[in-house]
Amino acid sequence: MMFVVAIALALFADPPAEATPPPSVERCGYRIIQSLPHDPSSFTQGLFWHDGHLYEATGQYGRSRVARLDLQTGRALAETPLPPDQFGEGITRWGDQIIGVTWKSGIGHRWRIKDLKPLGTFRYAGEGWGVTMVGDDLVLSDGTPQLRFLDPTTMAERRRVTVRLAGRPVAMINELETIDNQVWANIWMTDFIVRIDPVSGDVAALVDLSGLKDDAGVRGTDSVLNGIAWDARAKRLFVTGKYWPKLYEIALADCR
Ligand SMILES: [Ca+2]
Repeated sequence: MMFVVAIALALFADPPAEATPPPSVERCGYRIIQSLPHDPSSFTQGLFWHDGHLYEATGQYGRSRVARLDLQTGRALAETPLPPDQFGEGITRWGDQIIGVTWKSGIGHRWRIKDLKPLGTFRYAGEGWGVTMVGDDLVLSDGTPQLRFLDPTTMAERRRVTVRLAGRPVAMINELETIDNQVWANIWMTDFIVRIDPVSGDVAALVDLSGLKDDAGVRGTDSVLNGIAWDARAKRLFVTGKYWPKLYEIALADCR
């Protein structure tokens, strides 16, 4: 709840007097297009769409996995576990690979998307939360207000930005998705998704998904919204949450 308050303050507070006026932020609600089954034992940490299927990474030690899911049933069509001492986090597609990160172990993974066969690991500094590709940059969130832009081959850092909402840094940037070259992100522990300009780091839009968790019928502080997937071909937007029994196709509504 603290973060909701922080976001509300950032959105409605006057900007710092010395700052240049922050960019305006579009605010949107949503409508449900359809709800679909989602495995309620999945602690969703990464989600994307590719070529007819959802791909999901889940967390928790000893239970983390990367999987290809059937959209209509939510069942795993293929899956590969992570080592039991690693806590799975975000995944994204880069060519014929899935690139994934882990929470605190500093170890990332590559899997062949065709059959989820492990292709190798890599190291990076700090925590791993969400990942997405913007152009040929691997974008990494780590719980701080910073997004790092890495070379997906070498994992060398190319640049970084601070995510700001109405001029104020926004922490807890979690699962990521790229839609039309903009970065969309869950804000951990909140009902908000933000749309981030990857050049400036400024939040351009705030989507309020209040009510979706109630519709999914989940309670508890762990069961937060997490997971955004974009089917670019059919222009479908999917969202879900940790331990949610449902996954939703939604559309933005009432943007102003
Ligand atoms: Ca995603």
